[in-house]
Amino acid sequence: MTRAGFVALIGEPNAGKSTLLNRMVGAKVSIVTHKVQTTRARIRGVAMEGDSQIVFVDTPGLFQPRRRLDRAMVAAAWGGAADADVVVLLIEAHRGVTEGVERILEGLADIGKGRKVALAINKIDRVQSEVLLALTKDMNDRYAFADTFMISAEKGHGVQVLREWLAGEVPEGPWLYPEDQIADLPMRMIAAEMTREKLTLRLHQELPYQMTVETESWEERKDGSARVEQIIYVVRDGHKGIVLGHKGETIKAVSKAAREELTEFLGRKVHLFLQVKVRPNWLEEAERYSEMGLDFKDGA
Ligand SMILES: Nc1nc2c(ncn2[C@@H]2O[C@H](COP(=O)(O)OP(=O)(O)OP(=O)(O)O)[C@@H](O)[C@H]2O)c(=O)[nH]1
Ligand SMILES: [Mg+2]
Repeated sequence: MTRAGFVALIGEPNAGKSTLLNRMVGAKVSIVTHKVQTTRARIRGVAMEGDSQIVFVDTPGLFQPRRRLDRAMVAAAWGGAADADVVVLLIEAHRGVTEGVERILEGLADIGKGRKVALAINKIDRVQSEVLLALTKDMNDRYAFADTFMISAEKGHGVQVLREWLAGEVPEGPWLYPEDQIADLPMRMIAAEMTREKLTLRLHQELPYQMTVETESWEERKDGSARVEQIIYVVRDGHKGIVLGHKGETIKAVSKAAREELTEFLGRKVHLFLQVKVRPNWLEEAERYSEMGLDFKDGA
């Protein structure tokens, strides 16, 4: 009998959810940066373990939202948990039970009803093992987790144990995706995310939170290559200058890095063209949200 189901990865921004999803899937389908609020929408990655198909749902980090975009992101994250068969809460070993974690536990009181919630203490490579025992006890005193796993999503420690446990927890039933499918996200969106990752890594302060990337056109060419045009929306003229950089150096470096990653992902040649547009109000435009895979109404 086969099994298949959805496993939502939730947690504070930066907990390592996307890193874990990528490791489980064995490919980079969700972007990762050292900055908070990298993931903006739900991203599905498919992993096989024995006869089980585990559909991991990466979600935006849970935090106290201020802007419309923040609210839409947080709504998407809780929505991911509410739709899942099993929820995995990731926390950071070295940060312990933060206020943010406490707030998530409050939310779980509701969402956790009728589904198992596992705790994954991530980044164990950053702490001594004594810390982990105390943290495990503290967290399990606060919530009835189905099980606790100690992992390093980045280094891979403990990940297989979690994977095998999840394989046994997803419900019996036919697989939901073809066996060789790893992601459920349109290619144009994966490509836009790759560019946004490269930009986020190079831009500072508020700028990553005030820009978005969209794939404007995707053309398959006769020689087997792809011609991809993307627009980077920013809110101010000044931001445009920063994204372009001195003599266009920043955008050139971003374009090169994104093109290389996309080329590797697709296994064929890619011609990538980036354009920066100032759009002061993009954070209030419904179309930008649908391009990101977010519900505009959730941000109201
Ligand atoms: N030391 C260490 N760092 C890790 C580990 N897992 C993830 N990281 C790092 O933590 C940072 C955040 O990782 P992400 O996977 O982007 O975190 P996230 O939870 O998806 O973050 P948001 O999308 O912003 O909610 C990155 O710099 C990762 O390299 C780990 O096991 N150990
Ligand atoms: Mg993420």
